[in-house]
Amino acid sequence: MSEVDVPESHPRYESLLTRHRIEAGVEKGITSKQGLIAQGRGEAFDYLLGEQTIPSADRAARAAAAHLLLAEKPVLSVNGNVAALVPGEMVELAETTGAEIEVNLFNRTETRMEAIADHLRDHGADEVKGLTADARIPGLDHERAKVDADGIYAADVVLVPLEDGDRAKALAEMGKTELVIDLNPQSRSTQTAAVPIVDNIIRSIPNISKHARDLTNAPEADLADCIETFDASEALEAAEKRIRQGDLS
Ligand code: PTJ
Repeated sequence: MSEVDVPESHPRYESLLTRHRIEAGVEKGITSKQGLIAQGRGEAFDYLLGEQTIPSADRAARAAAAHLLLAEKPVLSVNGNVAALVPGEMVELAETTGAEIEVNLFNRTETRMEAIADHLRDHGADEVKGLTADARIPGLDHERAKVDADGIYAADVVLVPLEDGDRAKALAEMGKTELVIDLNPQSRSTQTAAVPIVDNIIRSIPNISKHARDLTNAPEADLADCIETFDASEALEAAEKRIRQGDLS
């Protein structure tokens, strides 16, 4: 038996695990109640994708891994849903790619910030950024603008999972390379991203780590090639096509 008291062979195992983690996140004060709604929206897209990593999302995950490995200062942004769903997996990705982790919230309260940072530390994170909040992303007038000067503000590559918002556009305007994980191929974040990964974060983070391990000793030219040959528009089109043709049987 597993974390959700159903065998891993159960056909709905992954979905039940995800729901269980989000619910526990709300109970622990990590995830906002709006996070439950966001998860429901994501699940609907995932259902139509066949709850699987489609080939274009796998190529995007590989390009994201190459970006993180080539970056001078990569940062992984974490919100309440991400912390509940994939805390250990985010720590592993940070370790594999040399990235830092920063908490950045839409519904920001000091209590939630602390709870999320503690949760990440419980899952092995050494340093969690975001609590200093001594810099602002220009052009944003809500709480997501608050970042650490030596974290997201100074990053060249930022992984931005699960937020349909204007921060993605503002970060792109600052010249940062954005890697976005979002099951909605029409969200503002996926539309702005250098690398949009249309996949469930539960599958996607371990997949990026797997590609990063595979590419760790690759020559820089191979990493650059992996980035250059990735086509964001093609990936978004492939995801949308799969969702629109989704089989509800
Ligand atoms: O923790 P906070 O305060 O920063 O708030 C976080 C949420 C997620 C509540 C906030 O960012 C929000 O309201 O987001 P949206 O506008 O609902 O956008 C969330 C996006 O993530 C949607 O496009 C969903 O389809 C997508 N999504 C939801 N669950 C998953 C997902 N994408 C990948 N994997 C998922 N499990």
